Amino acid sequence: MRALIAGVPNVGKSTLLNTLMNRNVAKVGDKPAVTKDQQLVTLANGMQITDSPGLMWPKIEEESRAFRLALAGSIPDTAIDYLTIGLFGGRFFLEKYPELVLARYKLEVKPRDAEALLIEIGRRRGALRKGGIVDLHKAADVLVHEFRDGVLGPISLEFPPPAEPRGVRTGKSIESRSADDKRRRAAGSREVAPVEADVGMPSEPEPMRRPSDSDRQRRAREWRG
Ligand SMILES: Nc1nc2c(ncn2[C@@H]2O[C@H](COP(=O)(O)OP(=O)(O)O)[C@@H](O)[C@H]2O)c(=O)[nH]1
Ligand SMILES: [Mg+2]
Repeated sequence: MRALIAGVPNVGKSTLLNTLMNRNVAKVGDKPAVTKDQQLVTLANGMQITDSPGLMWPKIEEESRAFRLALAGSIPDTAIDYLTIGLFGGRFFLEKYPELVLARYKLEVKPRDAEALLIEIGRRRGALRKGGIVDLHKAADVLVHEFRDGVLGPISLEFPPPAEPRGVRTGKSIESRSADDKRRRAAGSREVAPVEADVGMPSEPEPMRRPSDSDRQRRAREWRG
């Protein structure tokens, strides 16, 4: 079997390859474009896997999508403004993961907005300018990098689109569903499943458990065979 690891820059593609190989065969780094060429390796079970350089859309139209990519480090740091990205991240984390933010920065009450959060972070991390005024850029830098380093906790910047209602299994294969779609299109129905579902932000993210090292090793073993 042959597989390709593909995705936007800086999301852990090469790390996945190294985990599966159980040794460092691919260079990893916290910035885009560390992997310059495709790299083919063979796992112990004979499976061939290719790691690839990150892919980007030629044009990112939706602003929140661009912000999420910047927050994740998929866009070079030289092309982004940390304060803008930090404020975006702060707002997102406060809304979706308030308990992680409170725990990480030892806050008793939830800051009223992203700027208030950056001020608290700046005070706690000594990101201060003359006169003890918080340097918001530095505080944003702290928040963005702590998120990327994973120390804020397991955070997902997007969630899968809503699926079929729970407990309802149509049992249909992808092929038969797309055949259904074709039939509906032919019948002029508007009820056609979207080709690319927008990965929105549901109001309540499912709490995620951080995979333990033993979980990761077990999964890697299963893959390696
Ligand atoms: N927080 C977190 N960081 C990760 C994870 N996997 C990889 N990284 C880090 O993300 C950065 C990019 O990883 P890399 O494998 O080079 O990503 P690639 O550009 O998709 O190949 C590196 O600093 C990795 O150490 C993960 O599961 N969680
Ligand atoms: Mg890579």
